[in-house]
Amino acid sequence: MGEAGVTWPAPVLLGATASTNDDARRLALEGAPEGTCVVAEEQTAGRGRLDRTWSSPAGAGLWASFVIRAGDVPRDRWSLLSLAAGLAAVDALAEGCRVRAELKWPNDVVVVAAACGGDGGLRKIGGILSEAVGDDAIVVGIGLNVDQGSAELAALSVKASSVMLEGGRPDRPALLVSLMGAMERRVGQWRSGDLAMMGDYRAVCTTIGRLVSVDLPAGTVSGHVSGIDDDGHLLVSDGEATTRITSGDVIHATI
Ligand code: BT5
Repeated sequence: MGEAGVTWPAPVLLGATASTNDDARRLALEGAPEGTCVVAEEQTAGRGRLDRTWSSPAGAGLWASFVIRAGDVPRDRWSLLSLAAGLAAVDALAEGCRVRAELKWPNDVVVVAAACGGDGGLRKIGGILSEAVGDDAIVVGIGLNVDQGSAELAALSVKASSVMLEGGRPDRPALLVSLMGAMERRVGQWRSGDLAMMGDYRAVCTTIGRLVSVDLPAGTVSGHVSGIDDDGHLLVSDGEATTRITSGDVIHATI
């Protein structure tokens, strides 16, 4: 996987803030260099995708956003940066906290319970929010649950978990160090178009092999996920045809 990341700047550490993605966006607009990272103890307005809320209580997780200078990367590869960030999150949870996480396509960071219920046994332990800033930067926000107990997480609308609940090492400084190194390596792979990144992604993607249905403008497609192509599209096969699904589509996992 290459050398440990060492060239990115030291992180900017904040107490409470609205959203580290907004702070990183401001820094990106001011010309902050590649790898600038903003970390907060607490987010009072943490965001998910599509204006969903990201619960970010004080001291309970790693809430971090990175500035990535993307002007030299073709625009059609920008969406793959989120997959690289998901991989970095999986790498960091393993190295920093001894938690084995997987990715629910495109970039939900999940742990998979041994006994599968109707939800496939998935518990969300982290999420990624990538936002373009003009023509030459992307802010990648990563939230990872560390210290929450089950009562706290039960209030969320998805089944969720934390490093502590998974029996890992709830060490946020170690997780940050691991995440910074992993992001530097994975973003390097993304920037150079290294296809090994997609191989690594497929190896930790729990969506492959599952039965899904996807709402498309032309109707619903149901079938097994047969793979993920090198452009990051989900391949759904119904036995006769294979449909390529993009991350904007609404997907329902049935197993
Ligand atoms: C995500 O959105 O999963 C992206 C989350 C990104 C959070 C980071 S933290 C640093 C940076 N600053 C920000 O403001 N955001 C980023 P999405 O796939 O839309 O998932 C959101 C859904 O996850 C919500 O609707 C809830 O159901 C659930 N959720 C909210 N908080 C959660 C948590 N702490 N753990 C697990 N699930 C959560």
